[in-house]
Amino acid sequence: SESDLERHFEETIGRDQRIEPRDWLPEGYRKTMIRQIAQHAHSEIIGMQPEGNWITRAPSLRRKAILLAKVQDEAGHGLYLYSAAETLGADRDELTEKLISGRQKYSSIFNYPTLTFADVGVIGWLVDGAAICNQVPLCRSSYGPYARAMIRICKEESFHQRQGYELLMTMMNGTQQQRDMVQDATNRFWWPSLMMFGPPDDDSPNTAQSMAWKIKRHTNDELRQRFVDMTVPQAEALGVTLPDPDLAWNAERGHYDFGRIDWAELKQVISGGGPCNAERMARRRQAHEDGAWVREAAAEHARKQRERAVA
Ligand code: FAQ
Repeated sequence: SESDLERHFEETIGRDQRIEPRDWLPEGYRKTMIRQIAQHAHSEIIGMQPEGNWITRAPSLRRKAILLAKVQDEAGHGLYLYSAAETLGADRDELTEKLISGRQKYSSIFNYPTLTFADVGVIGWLVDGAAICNQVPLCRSSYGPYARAMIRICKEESFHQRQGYELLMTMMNGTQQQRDMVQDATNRFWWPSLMMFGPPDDDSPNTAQSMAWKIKRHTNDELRQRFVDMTVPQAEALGVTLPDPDLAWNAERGHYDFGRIDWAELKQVISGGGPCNAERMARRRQAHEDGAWVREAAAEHARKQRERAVA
C-alpha cells in the first residue's frame, strides 16, 4: 500500500541509503529533484557562453586548447545531468523548452559579462571554486543517479578550478596591466560568486525539506561561509584584494566575517533582470533553432534503423 511504500522510502533515507530510479518516491521528492537537477543542467549549458566568448580570442594556442576543453566539459556535465533527470521521468525536450521559455531557472552567475581574458581565470578560480564547495556534499545526496553524477563532475570541476588559478598566477607574475585586469575581474565576480549559494537561510523556501530528504546536506549560508573561509587565503597567495572592507578573521567564530550581500541584486538577476539574461537566453534559443535539423536527422536515422531491425 501507499503507506508501506512511504515508510520504506523514509527508512531508506533514514539509513542514509540511496533512492534509485526503480524505487517508489513521493511526488514532492520527484518534483524537487527534477527542479534541482534541471536547473543544474541548464546552468552548465548556459555557463558555456561567458567563457565561450573568449575561445576565438585566447592569447595563445595553449590557452585556447585549455579553454576549449573546459567548455566542452561543461557541455558534458549538462548532458550527463539531463540524463539523470530522465531517470526521474523528465522529458529532455520538455526541460529544454522550459529553459528557453523562461519557466526553469539557471544559475545567476552566468548573467554577468566576461569583459577581459582575466575573467576566464577568475571564473575558474571563484565560480568553479564555489561550484565545488556546493557540489562536493551533493556527492552524498540521497538520489543515486544525481550523487554519482556529482562524483565525476566534481573531479572535473577541481581540474577547472586549478586551471583558473594557474592562469591567474601567470597573469599576476606578468605586467602591471595584467595584474590590474585580474584585480578588476575579481572585483566584478566576488559578490556574484557568493550569490551562487542561493538566498540566505531565513529566505530559502526549499532548504528545510531538501535537508530532511537529504537532497541537500548543508544550508546555503553554511556553504557560503565555507567558500569564504577557503578563498581568503587563496586571494592572499595570489596577491589580489577581495572587494569587501568588512572581511575579517573572527577568532571567536573560527570563520571570516564578511559584508552584507545585496540580495536585491540576486532577486533581480534570478527574475531575468541581470546584465546578460536577455543575451544568454537569445543565444540559447538560437542554438536550439539552429540544431533543429540535427534532431530531425537523428530521429529519421533512428526510425530507419528500427525499420531495418524489423525487416
Ligand atoms: N541562481 O530555496 P532555495 C555550474 C533559486 S555551478 C539562480 O535556496 P534550493 C558549474 C532556487 O533554485 C551552478 N537561482 O533553493 C559551472 C529556487 O528556485 P525555485 C549550478 C537560484 O534549490 C562553472 C529559489 O531560488 N549549480 O554550473 C540561485 O534549495 C563554470 C529559492 O532558493 C547548481 O545548480 C542562484 N544563484 O537551493 C559551469 C548546484 N539560488 O524554487 C560553467 C545544485 C537559488 O523558484 C562554468 N543546486 N535560486 O525553482 C543547489 O545546490 C541548489 O539548487 C541551490 C539553491 C543551492 C542553488
